[in-house]
Amino acid sequence: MPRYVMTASAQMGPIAKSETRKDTVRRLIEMMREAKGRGCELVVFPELALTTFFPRWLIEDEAELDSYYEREMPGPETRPLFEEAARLGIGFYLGYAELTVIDGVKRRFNTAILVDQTGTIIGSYRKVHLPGHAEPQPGRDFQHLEKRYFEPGDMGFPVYRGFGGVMGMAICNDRRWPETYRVMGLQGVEMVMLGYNTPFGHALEPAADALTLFHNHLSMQAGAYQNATWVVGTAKCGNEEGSVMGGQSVIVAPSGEIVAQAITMEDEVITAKCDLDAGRIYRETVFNFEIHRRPEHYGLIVERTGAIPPAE
Ligand code: CDV
Repeated sequence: MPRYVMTASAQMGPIAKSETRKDTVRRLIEMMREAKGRGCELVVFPELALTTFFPRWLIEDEAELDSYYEREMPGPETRPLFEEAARLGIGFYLGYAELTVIDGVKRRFNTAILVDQTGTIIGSYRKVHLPGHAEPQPGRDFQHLEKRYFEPGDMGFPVYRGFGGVMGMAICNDRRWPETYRVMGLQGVEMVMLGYNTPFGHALEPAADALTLFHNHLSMQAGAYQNATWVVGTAKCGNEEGSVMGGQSVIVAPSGEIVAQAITMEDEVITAKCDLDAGRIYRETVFNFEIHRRPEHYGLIVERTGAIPPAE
């Protein structure tokens, strides 16, 4: 008996700096309605989906920086999204900047939540692999200051039961790291949802930059296949305040095949009928972890961070 989850990836075009939360939430609700109209029970929104991608700028004024973060979820401006989800009976993944105060200290995370069809948060995740820098870099048109504005996630890679299966989350740069998928794979993940903001020009080297979209798909397709899981990758893309970001949001099957792909650089909903049992063929054969993995030989993966070549 197949376990289908009708799933949407709701890609976003740029969010202007001047756009209000209210405007952005309205865009999200519009795509949520479209997803529901196409029979979906789950919609995946991008990373930091409520504001422009602010880590591209050095922001020294604390009040201005704080204005990009959510202090509660849902809050007054995001509550309509939760209410509409409950009304429609559709769940969602949403990425946002989280500001929380612990022991009087401000803590900042790049966060994603999973909300079920009743509008209830059933899972959350804080981005582990933060790219970029803590200090502004000379020679760049746009900075990438995620290491300044966020601390690494403190939850690992949890998975959650929902939508009839085992659901996991990642955020943007996490998708490039095999460890992300494997830690969830070892918890039996059946669908990994992730949002991304991937600016062109980050690599500085033109040859590498030209491969931005290739590497985007390569990472997600490999992660899907090697862990026998669906991967839903949703971009925020297009020309955002002069910084152009890649699109090509995808839904990837456990075979590694792309089954749906966005073709614009704007708000666009793509959908797929995802059978959560489609990974079983791989999980029970070539990627039967219980039979084939050799963790006694993998120690370096957790003992060592940077590569140390042998002495000459
Ligand atoms: N938001 C991101 O994590 N962006 C990174 C870029 C900077 C390489 C990404 O992996 O797409």
